[in-house]
Amino acid sequence: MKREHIPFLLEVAGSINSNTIISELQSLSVKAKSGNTPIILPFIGEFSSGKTTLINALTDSHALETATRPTTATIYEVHFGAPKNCADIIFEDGREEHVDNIKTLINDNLKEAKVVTVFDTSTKVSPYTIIVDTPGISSPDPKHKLTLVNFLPSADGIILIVDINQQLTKSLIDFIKTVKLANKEIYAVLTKTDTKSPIDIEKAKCYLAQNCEMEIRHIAAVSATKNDITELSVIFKDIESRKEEIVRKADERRLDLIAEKLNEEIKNIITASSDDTTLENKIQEQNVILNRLHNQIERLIRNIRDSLEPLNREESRKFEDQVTRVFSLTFRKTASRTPDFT
Ligand SMILES: Nc1nc2c(ncn2[C@@H]2O[C@H](COP(=O)(O)OP(=O)(O)OP(=O)(O)O)[C@@H](O)[C@H]2O)c(=O)[nH]1
Ligand SMILES: [Mg+2]
Repeated sequence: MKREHIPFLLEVAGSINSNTIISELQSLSVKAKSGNTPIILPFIGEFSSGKTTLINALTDSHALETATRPTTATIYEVHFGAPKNCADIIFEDGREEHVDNIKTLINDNLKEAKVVTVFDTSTKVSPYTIIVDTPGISSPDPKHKLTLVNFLPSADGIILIVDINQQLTKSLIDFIKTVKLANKEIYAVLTKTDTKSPIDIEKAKCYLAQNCEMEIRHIAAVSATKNDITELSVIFKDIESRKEEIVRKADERRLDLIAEKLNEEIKNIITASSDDTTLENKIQEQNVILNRLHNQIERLIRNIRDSLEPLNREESRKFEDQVTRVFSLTFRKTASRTPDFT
């Protein structure tokens, strides 16, 4: 779905009062008009594949935590070309914290953090390219994967990070397929090349291109620890020159998903309104039953009245008889006490 369809989708979303979809469409519309919004590119890969070490090599602060165990526990959005090195943390409960020393960002203390925005003075990356450090996909902590999956809709493109010693893992391929990353522009980086010979590096690149089961725009091979990241700058140059195209592609995919969601909501309303028809039919059925009952009750009331009247007549006859008997008895008694003048 193209950006030109946003007004139409807004109209449809407005007609069904879907506020969430309206605000999603409005932010896409603002983004489309502003033209110079930054491109968001997460580094995605297995844990310990070297994502954070590579990001540190791009920054001036070199301060994000790295280790040989699953380390990165939240989303770190790194903004380049900032006036100073610092960070803002937003926690899941809405709390915010400003940090001047990035070295104090310890993942064990950031388990409840929703996102950490890191500002860095480095100019190795354009200020309009936001690189995102993410938790490793096969981390044994399920929250790591959840954090990553929840973040993915915000990504405009993907930079796959593959440890040259591990190559493509089945879990990475499965993950790419499951979350449909192939809908976005994909680049790949082979890390830790200092551990391999130049021939092995070329072989690894070919292997990656042939086996990753998706289209990869460009593969770079780097060694962050040796500060050999020239090939990564080739990727950044390509991204810079195609930024508008990449963001538009990602936005069009987002619009497809919004349209699907809108369709689903409309379907639900139709189902609900057909439920209303069923309800209305039920009410009509109930009305018929009630009317029948009403008529029956009326008839019954009439019958009761009818049966009451003879009863009353009978009663009154009985009363009359009784009255007559009493009267004649009284009359007779009175007569017996009265002297007979005849
Ligand atoms: N030899 C070598 N080791 C590296 C290189 N890059 C990273 N490493 C090592 O790989 C290990 C993992 O690196 P990290 O950067 O923490 O990996 P990660 O992908 O961020 O891991 P998670 O945050 O757990 O997902 C660390 O011990 C790094 O020192 C490299 O270029 N060469
Ligand atoms: Mg990390």
